Amino acid sequence: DSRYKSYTLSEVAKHDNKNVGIWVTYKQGVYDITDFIEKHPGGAGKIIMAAGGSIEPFWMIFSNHNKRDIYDLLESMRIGNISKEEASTAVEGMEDPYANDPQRDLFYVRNHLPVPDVDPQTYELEIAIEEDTKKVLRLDDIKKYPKHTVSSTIMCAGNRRSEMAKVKAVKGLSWSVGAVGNATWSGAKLCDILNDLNVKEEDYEHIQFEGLDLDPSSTPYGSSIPISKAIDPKGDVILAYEMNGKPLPRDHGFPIRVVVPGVVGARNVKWLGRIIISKHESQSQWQQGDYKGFSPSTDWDTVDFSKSPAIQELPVISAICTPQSGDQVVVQNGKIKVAGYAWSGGGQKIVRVDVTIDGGDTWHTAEFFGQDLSKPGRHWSWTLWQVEIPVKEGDKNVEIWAKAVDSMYNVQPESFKNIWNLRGVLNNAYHRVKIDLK
Ligand code: MTE
Ligand code: MO
Repeated sequence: DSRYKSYTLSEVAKHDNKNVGIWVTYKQGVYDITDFIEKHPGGAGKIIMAAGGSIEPFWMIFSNHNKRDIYDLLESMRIGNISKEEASTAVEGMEDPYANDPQRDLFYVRNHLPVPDVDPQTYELEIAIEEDTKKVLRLDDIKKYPKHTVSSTIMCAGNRRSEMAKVKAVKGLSWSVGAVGNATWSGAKLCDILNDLNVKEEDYEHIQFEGLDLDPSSTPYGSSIPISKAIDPKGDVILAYEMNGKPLPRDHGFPIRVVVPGVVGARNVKWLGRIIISKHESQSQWQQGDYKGFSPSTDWDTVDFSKSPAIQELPVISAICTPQSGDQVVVQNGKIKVAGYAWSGGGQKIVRVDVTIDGGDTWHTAEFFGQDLSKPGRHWSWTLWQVEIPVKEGDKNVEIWAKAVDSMYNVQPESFKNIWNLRGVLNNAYHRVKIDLK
């Protein structure tokens, strides 16, 4: 394109610091990202790794960048093209780092980085107190602890983000209602392992977890939970080696993942490589610079991630799974069937799900499938529900709304407008589904 100035790769390479400006390349394009560095949602430290070179290897890893609005943003910073002679060599020789990822199953998968291939024979879990390694457990050592089974839902903080994004754009994967799954998990209790090390709750604040999946700077995925949750036998935190009675699938953390019931997905660290007992929270991007809530008036120019606490327990949420938006639903005996899930963080029980098809004039109480026999404060699994609702004769379409109530009588907020946040997390407003009637 002749509108653009042409640059050699060595000219680009010199622009790797703020004094001369920071440039990157993407495909044929050359971009001046100097002013954007500090605004980068993933942190200035990450984007700077691409300074003076191609951003492509990083975007192949952080595949959340492969989106229209991000390409547009990058394009707005374009200053030119790579010289014709070099343009073809610039994109060669790049392998897809996700090529070795496993086949996917039904339980949702959220991996920030490529799935590591861990050999169970040589697997080691390091346990450290601050910087000092205290113990190394092999898979067999972990299996020697009493086996504990918990049913627990794991939900991403971004579940239902696509609905919040309709209020105003947010950054993140555009999840519908499916960034959640429920399974039985078996493994060793984390409290047993902490007790073996004689760790006392009063002496520390946080338990940090590191995965064996590494970003391009060799930093592992990581996050942390308060020690009070980790050390409480009733917290049911386990180092799981089984999911639904079988060895963990690779996608879900083989050979060991920590399951933190009642707590946001991001803290349920997979391919667990290290546990650190500490006075401090994990310093990882996913604990410090992501997975936090903000006021609807906070934008990317004003956001200060240090001002909000990391999400731990998630608020009460529900979703309608059938019917889905846009479905043509057959009315049977003057009624339609509506079904879905509800769940609340922190072990709260779902005590009621209300559904309406007339904008809230009439609410119908749903029935629950199965019985939740877990003890108070330990309701870690989702509640599946169903309800039949009479429709008015002649109605051609309706909008179904659902809201759940938990055992603290917390209820979902009515609309997304007033809970909107720039990262699109905690998307728990009433679920609304528009359908046509037949
Ligand atoms: N653990 C590691 N090591 N790496 C990751 O990228 N993603 C987290 C969490 N644990 C992640 C991780 C996030 S954000 C979520 S929502 C859950 O895993 C998803 O778990 P699942 O893929 O088993 O459904
Ligand atoms: Mo997540």
